[in-house]
Amino acid sequence: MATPDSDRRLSKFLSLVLRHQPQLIGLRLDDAGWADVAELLERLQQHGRGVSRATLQAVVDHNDKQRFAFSPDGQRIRANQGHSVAIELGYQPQMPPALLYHGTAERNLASIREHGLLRQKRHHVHLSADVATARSVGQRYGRPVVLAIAARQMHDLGHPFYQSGNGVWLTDSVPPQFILGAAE
Ligand code: HQG
Repeated sequence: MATPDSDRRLSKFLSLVLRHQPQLIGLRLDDAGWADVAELLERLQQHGRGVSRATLQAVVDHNDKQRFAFSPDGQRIRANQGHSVAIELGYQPQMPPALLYHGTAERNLASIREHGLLRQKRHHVHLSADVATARSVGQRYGRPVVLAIAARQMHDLGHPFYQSGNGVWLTDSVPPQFILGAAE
C-alpha cells in the first residue's frame, strides 16, 4: 500500500534515475530527458520497486516541488530540472524579475564571492523567485544564507535565463558582480 514514506522513497528513486543514473535500472532517457512510462514501470518492477501506474501518477501529482512531469499524452515522464546526465530540457529563454534568490550554506560564501555561483554537478545554477524557498534550499547544506541576484541586469547584459516546469529559475552561472548580498 502507498504510504507517505513509500511515496517519498519512490520520489527519491525517481530523482535518481530520471536525473542522474538511468542506467541503474537500464532505463533510457531521450535527448530531452523523457523516459517511456511503460518502460519505467517495467524496469522498476524488474528491480524490486514495482508500483502501479496510479501510484506513479499520484507521486508525480502530489510531489512537494513538482519535480516530475508527464508528457501531454501521458506516455512519457521526466524530471523538470536538477539533472546531471547530458540532456537538453528545451526550455525557452525568459525575462527574469529584477531580483532572484539563491540559498546556500554560510561556509560557501567566501568561495561564491570570489568565483560567483557555479553550477557544480548540475546543468545550471538554480535560483528561486522568493526568499523563503531559497532559504529552504540553503538549509539542506548547513546554516543558510540567502543571496539576492541582479537577474534582470544579467539578462539585459546577455545572460540567458530559463524557468523549469516547476518554476525554478535556471542560468549558466552568476558572476560575482551580480551577487547583491544577503537578503534577510
Ligand atoms: C554551491 C533542490 C562554493 C551552491 C533544491 C549550492 C534546488 C558554491 C551547492 C536544487 C559555488 C550546489 C538545486 C562556489 C555554487 N563556491 N559553493 N563558487 N557556487 N555553490 O544541490 O542550488 O530537491 O547542486 O550554493 O530545492 O543547492 O533536488 O544546488 O549550495 O532547487 O528537487 O554549491 O536542488 O531541488 O548544490 O539546489 P546543488 P542547489 P530538489
